[in-house]
Amino acid sequence: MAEAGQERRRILWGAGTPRTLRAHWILRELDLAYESRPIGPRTGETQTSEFTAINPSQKIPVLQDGDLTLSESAAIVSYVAEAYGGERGLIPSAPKERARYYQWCFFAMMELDADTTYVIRRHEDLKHLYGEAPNAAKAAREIFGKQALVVEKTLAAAGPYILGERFTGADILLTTCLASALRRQIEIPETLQEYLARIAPRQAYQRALEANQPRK
Ligand SMILES: N[C@@H](CCC(=O)N[C@@H](CS)C(=O)NCC(=O)O)C(=O)O
Repeated sequence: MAEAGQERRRILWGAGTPRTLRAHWILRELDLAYESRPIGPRTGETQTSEFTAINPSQKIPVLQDGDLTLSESAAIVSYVAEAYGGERGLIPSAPKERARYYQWCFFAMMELDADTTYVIRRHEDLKHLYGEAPNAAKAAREIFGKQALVVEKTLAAAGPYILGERFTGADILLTTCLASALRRQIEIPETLQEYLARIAPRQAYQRALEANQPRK
């Protein structure tokens, strides 16, 4: 646990993407104060020397928490949940439950984000930058559909959240992936639409959506 009551400077870099939303969301879930630097992708703001010194991969989100500088949205969600979550159980502590938590985090990041939704984004919406690749995008849609069925089965067997009774950081990752899929017109099963509808009213999610608005 982080030192109780000790003020530390917390800065979150990035806004405007599902990946940055994850970081805003976990901070809001725990009502943690932070300064937002809402830099956006493909604006040149991730390429400045100031930001490159913070994250050499020139990507958002990045969380600075005191002397810790952390990139990777899933790592940020898990770190904040562990460091500041106390009894909230946003990340399980028992080894087997923790392992299951990581399973779903990695599943979301690989199967539903990098390997599928982001392939579609790259080669459809951003084809002017990354090239058109209809076969790759079509295959990514099919893979997403197949993997979504795994999530559906798990939720049907033991919901309402991906680890069962308790909402965790893995639900933050999963929700943002499924919501991005819907925006790309990827069909998702009804059980998953119900899951999204269940999570949507969370105050922290709504506040994070506001905080994640790109700078005008
Ligand atoms: N695996 C990383 C991916 C981060 C990532 O690719 N971020 C994109 C925006 S969604 C970015 O910063 N791109 C740099 C740019 O376009 O300037 C994560 O989940 O945090």
